Amino acid sequence: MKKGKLKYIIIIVIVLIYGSIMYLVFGVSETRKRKTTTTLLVGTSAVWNYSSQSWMNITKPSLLSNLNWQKFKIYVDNQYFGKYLVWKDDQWYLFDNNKNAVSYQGNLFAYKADFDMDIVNFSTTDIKDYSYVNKVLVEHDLDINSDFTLAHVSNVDFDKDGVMEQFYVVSNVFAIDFFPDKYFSFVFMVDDNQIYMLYEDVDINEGVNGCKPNLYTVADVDNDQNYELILTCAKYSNQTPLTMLYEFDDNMFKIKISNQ
Ligand SMILES: [Ca+2]
Ligand SMILES: [Ca+2]
Repeated sequence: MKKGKLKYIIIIVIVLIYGSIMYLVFGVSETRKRKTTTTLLVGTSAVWNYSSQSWMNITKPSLLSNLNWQKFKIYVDNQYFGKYLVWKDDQWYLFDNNKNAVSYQGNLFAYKADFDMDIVNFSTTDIKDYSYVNKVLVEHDLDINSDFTLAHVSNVDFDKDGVMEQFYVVSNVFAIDFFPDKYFSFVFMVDDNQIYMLYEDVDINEGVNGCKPNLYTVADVDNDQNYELILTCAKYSNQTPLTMLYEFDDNMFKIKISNQ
């Protein structure tokens, strides 16, 4: 083989290898992101659709009824429950392939997508160490001897580095046996001694104002290999809870979509 021709072949091979590596590094995740479509059911409070990299609230009755008898992957209280047909009335009802009703108890999260969603099965316990909570209370001029109506913490390896982050959920709303001057609700993450706030609400207490937050779902809902969070905040009466989808971007939590 002539030297010139060999050089030519080597250059082509290098370009092909470089191109393949670049595609694997950037192209695959870009293509996956662009192609991803999913529909999420968050209890009775939100139906969200994701496509072309944007989120949409589905609230039109005609669009909602289109979902009836479609098959979704169902999670109850963050645990896989099965694949069932869904049907919406005052709540989402589940049916097997023979249209026999399947009952469930707990918080429903369901999705339909062209990919397998990574959904975190986390548990929640009472807070034992209040040092971060006290820090947040002090920052908001609140008494560290406050009583709570809610004081939970969940361990989730949110950034997938092998070390758990702590998600604190604290509130004193809807108190029955005490009446604080101010109500508060906070949801924040602690990673490496740093506090990252997701939800903060402080106001004059009128007994039934404010809402009770809940870390509802942690999942990679858009299939980009990073987790998102769904937070609900239940109001006193039978109103629909405020429901928000967060992503962590530029070192802070940002709301991607909310039902209100
Ligand atoms: Ca971590
Ligand atoms: Ca994601």
